[in-house]
Amino acid sequence: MINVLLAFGANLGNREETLRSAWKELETLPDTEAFQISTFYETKPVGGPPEQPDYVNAAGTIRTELPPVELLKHLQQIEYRFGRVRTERRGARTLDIDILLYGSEIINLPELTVPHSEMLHRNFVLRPVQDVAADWIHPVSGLTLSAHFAALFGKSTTS
Ligand code: A4P
Ligand code: MG
Repeated sequence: MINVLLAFGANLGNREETLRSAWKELETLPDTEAFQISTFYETKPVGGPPEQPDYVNAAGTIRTELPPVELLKHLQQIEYRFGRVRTERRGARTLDIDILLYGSEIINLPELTVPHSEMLHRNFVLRPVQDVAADWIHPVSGLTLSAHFAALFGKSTTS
């Protein structure tokens, strides 16, 4: 089994309910265990039009035997099952699931970049990650995700 770190975001519809249901769906994937989900965080949209609704963001750890691209396909099916809609306002979505880390693998495929390229720069990603994977090592930097969170905010996560 590979330990995988996922990021969840929603800013349309019943955001918390969507994230809770998506998490339950993960438990039904083949050869996959949904392990731990973070607290849900309400966050201001970063990028995109300023008038788009606030997000709820979360992070979760799963264990899976699915290869990375197969896992991505399953995650995309879950996104679409929850009626992911793209409106004219770019960025708004009922559900977004990103693969942040897949074990310690580094993957550069047209459809999949792991570690996720933006994860270390985004508060709305790194904050929930602290709940479930603070001591995981980023395979490119060799640093823990709590060290990255501290570096992003210039403060200790223990204070
Ligand atoms: N893809 C490549 N690597 C990955 C990966 N590691 N995990 C490809 C998942 N997908 C990956 O994804 C577009 C393509 O990325 C997929 O087809 C997949 O093959 P998408 O889900 O359609 O769009 P996206 O990744 O969400 O990109 P988009 O729409 O450009 O948005 P961003 O830049 O990722 O950010 N503010 C707050 N507060 N909270 C948020 O969650 N999210 C965004 C979206 C903006 N602002 C936000 C939030
Ligand atoms: Mg995405």
